[in-house]
Amino acid sequence: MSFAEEFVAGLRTRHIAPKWFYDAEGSRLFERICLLPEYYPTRTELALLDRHAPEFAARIGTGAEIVEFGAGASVKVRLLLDALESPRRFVPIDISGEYLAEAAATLRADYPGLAVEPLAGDFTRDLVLPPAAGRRIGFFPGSSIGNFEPEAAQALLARFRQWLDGGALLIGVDLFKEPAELHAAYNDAQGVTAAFNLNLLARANRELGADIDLGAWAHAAFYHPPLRRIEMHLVSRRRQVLQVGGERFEFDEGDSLHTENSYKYGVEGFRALARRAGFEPGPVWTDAARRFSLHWLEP
Ligand code: AVI
Repeated sequence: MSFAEEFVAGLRTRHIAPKWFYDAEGSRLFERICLLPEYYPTRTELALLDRHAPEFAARIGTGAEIVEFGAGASVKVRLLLDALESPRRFVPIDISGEYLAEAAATLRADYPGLAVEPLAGDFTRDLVLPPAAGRRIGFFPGSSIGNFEPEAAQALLARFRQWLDGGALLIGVDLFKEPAELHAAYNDAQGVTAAFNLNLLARANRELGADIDLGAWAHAAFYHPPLRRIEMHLVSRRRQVLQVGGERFEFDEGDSLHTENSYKYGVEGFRALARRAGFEPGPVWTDAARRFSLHWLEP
């Protein structure tokens, strides 16, 4: 389904999938989130990638192909590429085609010997990958797996396993921690996460000709301990009517649109999920404070 179809359906069900955050503006806002002092996942994962790059390179081997799911600005993969011996090809996949093309051009300039073949598309749907050029290794950093319901996460991992065609997957997974630390990461002082959440409505204004008053919506994010997830919502500040796609949607003060879940895992819980998806979990790397984990999953 297109953004237009899913946005209108989402206004009906009051639930919109987080993948729609990522137009070019949303991707830029997400890159800013990654630099925020409160948003620990990015810097923690980067430090892990940096510290263990030689070990990952040894596992990946010579002349491999790296496929990154949800590549964004392709910053993290550089730590892998720098450590690899003669990587043959890099296939970044992202839903934001415009953003992907920019990132691919920068990578080509920085890695002249590497074939960079971006694939714009939605990896949760049917996507046709080119035949593998060398041993294919999947890379899924950033704990994007946490943005899927556990059953959908399992199905997605099973799909990756098929696409990898006998290759392994290196995946980043955010871990349980103090609710206060989680809360701060999704309620930053500069309001970048709020702008990222509200960009969904701004996108509807830009692309669907909607006339939504962004000032009439508030960002809300909180940790839900029983479900072990952060929930993000857009909350209506007043009674209002939205007209989108020829339909009328009424919102009362306090009504919310659920825009994202971000599940947090324990190391063993995630390994069990990977096993259910058909992977054989291998080594796990975590930082000293056990904020974040990287998992090597064998097919
Ligand atoms: C991309 N994803 C893993 C981020 C997360 O933490 O769930 C998206 C995000 N939402 C708010 N801040 C960051």
